[in-house]
Amino acid sequence: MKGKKSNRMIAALMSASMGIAAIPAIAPAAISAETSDASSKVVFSTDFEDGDVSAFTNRGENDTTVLSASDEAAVSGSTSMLASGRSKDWNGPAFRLDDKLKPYTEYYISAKIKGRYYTNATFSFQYTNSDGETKYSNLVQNLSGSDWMSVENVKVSFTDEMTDVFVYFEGGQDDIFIDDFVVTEAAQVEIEQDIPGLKDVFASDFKVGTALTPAALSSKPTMDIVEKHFSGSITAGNEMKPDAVLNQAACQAYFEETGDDTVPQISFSAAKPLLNYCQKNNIPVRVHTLVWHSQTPDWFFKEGYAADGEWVSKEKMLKRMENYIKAYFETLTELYPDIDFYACDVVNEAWTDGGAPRNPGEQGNGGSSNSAWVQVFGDNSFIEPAFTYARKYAPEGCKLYYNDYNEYMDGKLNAIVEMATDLKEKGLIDGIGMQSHLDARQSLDAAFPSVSMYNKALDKYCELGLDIQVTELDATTPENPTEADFKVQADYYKGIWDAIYAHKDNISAVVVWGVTDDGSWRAKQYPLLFDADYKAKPAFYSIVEGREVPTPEVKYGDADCDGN
Ligand code: 9MR
Repeated sequence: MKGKKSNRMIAALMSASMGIAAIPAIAPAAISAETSDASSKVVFSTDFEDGDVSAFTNRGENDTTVLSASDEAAVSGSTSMLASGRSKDWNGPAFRLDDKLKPYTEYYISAKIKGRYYTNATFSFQYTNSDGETKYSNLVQNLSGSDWMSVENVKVSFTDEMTDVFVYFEGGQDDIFIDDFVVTEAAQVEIEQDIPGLKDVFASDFKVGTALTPAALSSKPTMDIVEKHFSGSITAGNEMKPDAVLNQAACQAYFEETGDDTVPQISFSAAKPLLNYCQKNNIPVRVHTLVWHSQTPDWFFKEGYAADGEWVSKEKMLKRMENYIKAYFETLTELYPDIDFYACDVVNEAWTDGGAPRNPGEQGNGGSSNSAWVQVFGDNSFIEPAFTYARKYAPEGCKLYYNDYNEYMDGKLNAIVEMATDLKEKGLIDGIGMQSHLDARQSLDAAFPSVSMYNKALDKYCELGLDIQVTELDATTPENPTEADFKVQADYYKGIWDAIYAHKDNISAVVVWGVTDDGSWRAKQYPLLFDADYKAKPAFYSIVEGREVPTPEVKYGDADCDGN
């Protein structure tokens, strides 16, 4: 028994407050919550009938777009805004948000757009971060057709760290017409406070956390859920991966200046908003990830840091790897001395499901299963030096993990166990990260992996005598799920969570890969514990139902493999 439990039973707590037997039916919600309800209010609206286009600008000094009211085309009335004289794809009308709207507030934007001859537009978002860098993202792509196209209730929000926040229309170089531009402020959503916080329910067992991207920071209800349920641990969804951290121009500049092409230059600017949040709120961070085949640019492995360069030698890559890992940890701890970087995925996804190294090769535009690490090293012999360097440079208290998906498949499981046994003997590894991207499917019989298969994998990793962290948990429903599918998902989550709980003495963290379904990388299959309306799903209740809320005092006993 790790902690003292109080007698407050969660079932009682919940049935008193919301009625367990009557969990509300969860209708499949719009993927990006693209609805505005009756309580939302219009905060800006124009159909350009008064000829006023002054709320819009072009995109700065190199944008040749001229904006005017025009009666050449219109949806409502007889006037629209014409953006003419565009000479680049990215030229176009922009609408500034941060001088008119409030940070940490959700807005929906709707508009109509038409090209002069054919419509082929994109609706995008841009802001400047606290380092003065401008960031861009596409909100709606492929607004393509021969007539007016609609942008409908697209959700936007921003934080108070962002400046010069704009939405804008771009694409092609023809004239663009815009009409019926409306900004609606969404009703403030209060999250459910009468349910237990996940992190509190398991406080004496393991940390409960989630993955976040910076976009989530500007959504108040999302962050309220994070605070209540997941503030035991944060993983950056993408922003601490090699492609986000490595800076090609700076690498090349350093090489040119010094003649040394083994000291990669890095920046944590993409992760900065997330890390600031963790620092401010005292939330421990999982570092994800140092050495991975994916989301790692090919140029990192090439002469001159050039995508079309020759592959570097293994010796040179070892130096790059060491200096990268050194700079990574040194920069992190210098910038964020108060954050507890308590865990790090040193190597990610190095084994195939069959238990072999990946095929050698480039990533190209991403998405390839090939590995440039294998290309340069010839096999998986890059794993040990990665752990050696991580051990050397990681801050005190930062535990080192090997992390993988399909970690319950025999071939991969055996390869991981063999690798980890060797690394453990050398004192280089602390734990296994079980990503746990699971599929509940339409019945418990069809679910993959089965609960017993997952449980066996837990047993095997547990026998290693290393720590285990569940690092990216999600469990999909079929697409267009019914209420019955959400019930299966709940039963499956319960089975998986019970298996985890039975091994709790060897598990130090359980991280769910995202907060609400609409923000998941598998949004179409609703794999998370909260829906797009920020409501706890049956899967949430299945996990907490019947459990006790422990008192804050935590005492750790000896690790034990059979979960007792
Ligand atoms: O959640 C991440 C998603 O936003 C990215 O598009 C994707 C690209 O590879 O990576 C996702 O995170 C992955 C994680 O880093 C490693 N395990 C698999 C996760 C889901 O693809």
